[in-house]
Amino acid sequence: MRHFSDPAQGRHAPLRELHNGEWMDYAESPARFEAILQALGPGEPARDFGLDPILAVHDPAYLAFLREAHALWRAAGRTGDALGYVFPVVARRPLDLERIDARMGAYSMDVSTPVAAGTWAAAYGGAQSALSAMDAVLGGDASAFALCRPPGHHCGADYMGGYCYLNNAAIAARAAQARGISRVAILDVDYHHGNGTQDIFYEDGDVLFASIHAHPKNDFPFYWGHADERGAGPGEGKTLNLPLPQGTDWTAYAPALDTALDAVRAHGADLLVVSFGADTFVGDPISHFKLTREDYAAMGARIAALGLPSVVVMEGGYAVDALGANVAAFLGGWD
Ligand code: Q9C
Ligand code: ZN
Repeated sequence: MRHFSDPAQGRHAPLRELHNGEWMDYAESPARFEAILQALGPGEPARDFGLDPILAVHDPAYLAFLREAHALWRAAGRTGDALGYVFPVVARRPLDLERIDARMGAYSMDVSTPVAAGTWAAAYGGAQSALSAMDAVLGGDASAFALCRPPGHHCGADYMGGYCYLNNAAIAARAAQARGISRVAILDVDYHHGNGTQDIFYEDGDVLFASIHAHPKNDFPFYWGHADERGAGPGEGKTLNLPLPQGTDWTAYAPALDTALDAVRAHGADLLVVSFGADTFVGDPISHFKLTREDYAAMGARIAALGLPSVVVMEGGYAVDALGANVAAFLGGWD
């Protein structure tokens, strides 16, 4: 299948993150992008569809802030990456905040998501990659891959989180709807629950969100992804969470995948967006499932057998040495 990316996606390079209370190297590194390009070949450059399709998902004030956050940080005399440290858990509302720390906290759900010098350019390029892959599929390709990096599924309309700044899967889904395809399914198979994507579509009856992920009682993002979150209002029943225990291998994963695929069929989806994370890999340094490269080929094939036009969007996966081969194996399921 064809794949799309933008060179700017390699320019997002946060220095470090907090892991179990200690600073460590940032797991969502530019090397991930290079490793996937190495395995798949250069692919095609993303086309620039501009800001409008991003504004179909994200709040304009959030986008304006994200774009200037690092410059504001520097202007405040700071070095390194912009990072908040107070979060409005209660009664979050639009406030006329000035200090960069206050504004970072207001637009963040965690401290995994620093804003570095190249963050906006990389996130924007990734969103354009998702739009380019969607454009290829709407133009008649059976499938296309968006090599998104940074990933997207943890961020919502007006907040960043979990290494994510722009929700690439949501942006692609909304672009399909803008071009007349109303019934879309998003299948999220990253190790972590896609809380941002769920949030964006929670009350939307046209977009099914089905996710298989590590049980949030033990894994990020903790507060979302529980099985009793099923959507609301017109979206009631259109969110499906299938949390699985740490240690899950293909024997236990495959039945959950079949359940999710049944839901995609029942939704009557005309188009599928797959949020693919290779952090379910047995060798992933921050995750605890046990899928192998062979399992990724089987997973891809099972999803492809739906026979739906499909856009695959890259999410997580931190075993950099195995990442390219794992992505290639998954995409090979469509061949
Ligand atoms: N270093 C995605 O896979 N964990 N995001 C922070 C461990 C954040 C994962 C603490 C994990 C986010 C797209
Ligand atoms: Zn993940």
